[in-house]
Amino acid sequence: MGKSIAYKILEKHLLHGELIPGKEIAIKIDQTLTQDSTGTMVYLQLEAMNVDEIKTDLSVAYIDHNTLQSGFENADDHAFIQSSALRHGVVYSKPGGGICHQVHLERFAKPCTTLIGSDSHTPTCGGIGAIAIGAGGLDVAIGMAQGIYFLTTPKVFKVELTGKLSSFVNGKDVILKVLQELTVKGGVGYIMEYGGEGVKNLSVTDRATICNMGAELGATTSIFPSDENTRDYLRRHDREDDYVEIYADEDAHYDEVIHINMDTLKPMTALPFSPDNVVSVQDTLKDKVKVDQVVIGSCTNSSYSDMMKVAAILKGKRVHPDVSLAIAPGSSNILRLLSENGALTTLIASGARILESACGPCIGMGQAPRSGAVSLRSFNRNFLGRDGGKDSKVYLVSPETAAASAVAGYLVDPEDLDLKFVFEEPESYGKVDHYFIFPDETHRSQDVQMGPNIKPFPVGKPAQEVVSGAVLLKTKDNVTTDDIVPSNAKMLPYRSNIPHLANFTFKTLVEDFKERAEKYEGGIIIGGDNYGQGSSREHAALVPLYLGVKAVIAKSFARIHRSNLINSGILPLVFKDLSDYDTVDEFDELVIEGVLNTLNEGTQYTVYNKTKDTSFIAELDISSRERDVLKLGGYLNFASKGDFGFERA
Ligand code: MIC
Ligand code: SF4
Repeated sequence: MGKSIAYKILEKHLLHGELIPGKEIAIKIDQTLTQDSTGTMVYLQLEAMNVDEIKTDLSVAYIDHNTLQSGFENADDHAFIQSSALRHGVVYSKPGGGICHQVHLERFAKPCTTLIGSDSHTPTCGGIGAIAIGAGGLDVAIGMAQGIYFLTTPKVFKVELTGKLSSFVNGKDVILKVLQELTVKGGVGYIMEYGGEGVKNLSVTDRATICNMGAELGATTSIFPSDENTRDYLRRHDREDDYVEIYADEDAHYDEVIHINMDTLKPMTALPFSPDNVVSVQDTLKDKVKVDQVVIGSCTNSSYSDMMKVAAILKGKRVHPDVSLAIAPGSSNILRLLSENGALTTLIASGARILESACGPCIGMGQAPRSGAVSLRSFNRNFLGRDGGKDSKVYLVSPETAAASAVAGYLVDPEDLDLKFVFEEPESYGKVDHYFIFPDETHRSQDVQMGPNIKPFPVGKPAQEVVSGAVLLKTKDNVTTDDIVPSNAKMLPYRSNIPHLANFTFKTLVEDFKERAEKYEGGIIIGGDNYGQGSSREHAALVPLYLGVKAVIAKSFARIHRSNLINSGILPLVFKDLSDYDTVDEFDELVIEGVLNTLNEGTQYTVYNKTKDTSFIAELDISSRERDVLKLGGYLNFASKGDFGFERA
């Protein structure tokens, strides 16, 4: 049986274990990336590990999330990251340089390599044929320090593409279609691998858009072949030497397959408040959805070709008087190109608001819509409250749909416009280097700059024989890390201040989680399916740790959050019988005995509900490394011992 692209690359990087789905492996990490909202924690952890020099081929620290400097906090965090990153030999990308995933794709990502990033959309670089995985900050810190990453071997889900997109249909519509079919849980445990004769009709940027939103499927990552289109992309970015071809074998094994015919694909939209709540734009036309705000950008859809399509739609037109249109090109280089070729003039002349190249509104850093507004966004997440607005509703769409709707004033199908557009790709994209600081010897001895807002982070305690406590919260399915630790312009400046962030824990669900945790001196959380989906922020584990949460018992967990809980020393238990979820209520007293024993050699924990005098079984099926991590109270304690349990070549 032949091999998939994913398994070929994993095999080439395998340091430990066997490629058997469900089993833990360790792989060699070639590159890492961090961004600032998770990055402060990463560099604090790197400092705590006393690492002298990083072990990757390349690591980059991007500043793209917390760029609104309404107080000193964000700028202090940037200064801390800059000083720590450069000292360790990490390239620093200044604010304004662009969104980490877009810039990494343009400048550094290479086919057939491995990349981990402290951001859930790191899989974007799967568009160039890399195994690019989003991970918790501590995993990335250890990736830098040791060049190693542990993951559960995923299965491989093939998405067979046929046909060709018509000119106003975007890679975004492909992935929205996949989300419609598979839902936000459909990719859990899989690498999504794209193949079929339609692949050759997709540019690397469309591929990157598709891989980007594989994160919304819950997938470990997504990947495309590296082919002539990849070579062409690299050549135009003056990096043809980085080209390596990789295809799946003809008879490659796949665990699941779906087909998408791009010939018949129409513009799609994800309705509020979930990326899998997808319908075709045509289906919304009868309702004439009036639009108040349109925002184009984010790591999903801010490429040069996206921007040029938007400019073509806006050329000679006026943004509807009732609409605020904001546009954030993905990188400083794209912004430069748009300025040089006049497209920026077109955007400005239409009445658009031009934002700096950063995440911005995608993470609620500005442009919060007015109360009750409808906001169309070319982004990847539309969870309630993420935009910073009150009762506002975000629809996810392609840049083409967004631009056409900004002119019309309501959600329209760009294919209905009488417009011809041919994208002319520049022979050379050129580059902007001056937002980067490349580390050199002079940085090695520089002091680390720590602003007053940067506080020590909590570290777990070694596991105890008995874990007990009150149920502080019982959630429904698909709770996001945005629910656990909300993110917006007011909250993000405190990503390096866990005590302050703790005040906002679970605010989208209950007002008083912190008070509950204080009253009961910590406790246990009960979750539904896919608990902790969304962002990679390990704050969603560190803040509960700080508040004394010892275990989360859920129907199932999202991949990165589960690792973050283990890394923090919190037990992520799963109901053996899902109906037991119904037997537990908030504030019930739960007692789990024999924890250390079971961590040593079992998978089943008996949870006694003291309040109801009932018991149920919760499971934790983990690798021997993860058992040790939990026994020691977290990955930092484990990794400081420097022993991963196997000899490295
Ligand atoms: C997001 O899109 O939710 C973020 C903000 O980029 C997060 C990282 C974070 O919470 O800082 C992510 O996707 O991992
Ligand atoms: Fe930034 Fe949004 Fe992408 Fe997250 S999803 S990395 S906030 S642009």
